Amino acid sequence: MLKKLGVAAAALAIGALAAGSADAAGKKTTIALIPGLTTDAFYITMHKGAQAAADALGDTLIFQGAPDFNPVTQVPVLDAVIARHPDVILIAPTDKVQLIQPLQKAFQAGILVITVDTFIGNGHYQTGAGTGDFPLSYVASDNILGGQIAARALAKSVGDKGKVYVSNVKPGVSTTDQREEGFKSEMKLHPGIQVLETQFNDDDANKAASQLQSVLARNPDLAGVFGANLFSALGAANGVKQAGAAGKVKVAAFDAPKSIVEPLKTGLVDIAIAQHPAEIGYFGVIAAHAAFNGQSIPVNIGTGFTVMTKENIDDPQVNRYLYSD
Ligand code: T6T
Repeated sequence: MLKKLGVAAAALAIGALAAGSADAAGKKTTIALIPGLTTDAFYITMHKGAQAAADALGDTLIFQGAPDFNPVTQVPVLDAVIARHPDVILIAPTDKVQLIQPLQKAFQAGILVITVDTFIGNGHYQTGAGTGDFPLSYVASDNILGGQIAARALAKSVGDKGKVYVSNVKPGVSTTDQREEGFKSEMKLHPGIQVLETQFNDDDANKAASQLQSVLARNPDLAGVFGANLFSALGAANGVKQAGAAGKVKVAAFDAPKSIVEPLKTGLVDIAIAQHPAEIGYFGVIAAHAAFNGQSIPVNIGTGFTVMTKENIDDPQVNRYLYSD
């Protein structure tokens, strides 16, 4: 009987604690997460991290996005979300310039805006400097550094000489622009390497694969390619495979869907740079909740990378960063 009472008292205490901590956590916040596109493993993983933080805080998370990575389809989704008037919008803007004005509408409606993964304007927020500086925070990987890491790895695997190029999405996307910038700046330190013209694939892996084959046809001595995001990388790797050039044309991949494991193991892909999208989602929600509750928040929240290779991909501390799908 005593034991039973003890358990009941403990349960009551835990209940009180939970209620107390919910109060201490502040007002429940309704947060809308708008990804770059809904079907990309990167954003699916970000959603999971965001949901984990929302559950911990008792917040409501709405996930609403477009089927492709394109401002033309993202802006109507944003307008629909603004009409629902959440407390905070977390968004991965699909263009640095084209999302400024549509996001100003959210800001003017009194909705707090935080960007995740990508930024608008020059990415420097709360400076008072310009039309695109109103978001409260930018939660993301260091994409210039990511491009530099890819360049160093690719330079090593091509033996510091030969022709390489960047397979990229399209100009105007902050993340992939910065990866290309970091890649090219690092390659300047490798004078034996010639960086050919960037090929833009509109986030279409099939296009990236056929571009690889055209570049290789024009440059039979092509030594390597950097796929600057998930679809660019998978597409470029497929192009190498279809051309029968596996191992001859080296591949450095940005992003880490589960389908990168096999190409890493067979040597088709030399290195994959995994971002930590769950971390971006988690800390995005924490920042949203804090800001809505009147706390000041960091203007930049930087998240990490995990570099994956054939040698380390079976290590659970590494492969836990493979994206969910
Ligand atoms: O690389 C990620 C993301 O960081 C980028 O902004 C867009 O492409 C991905 O979603 C991968 O497909």
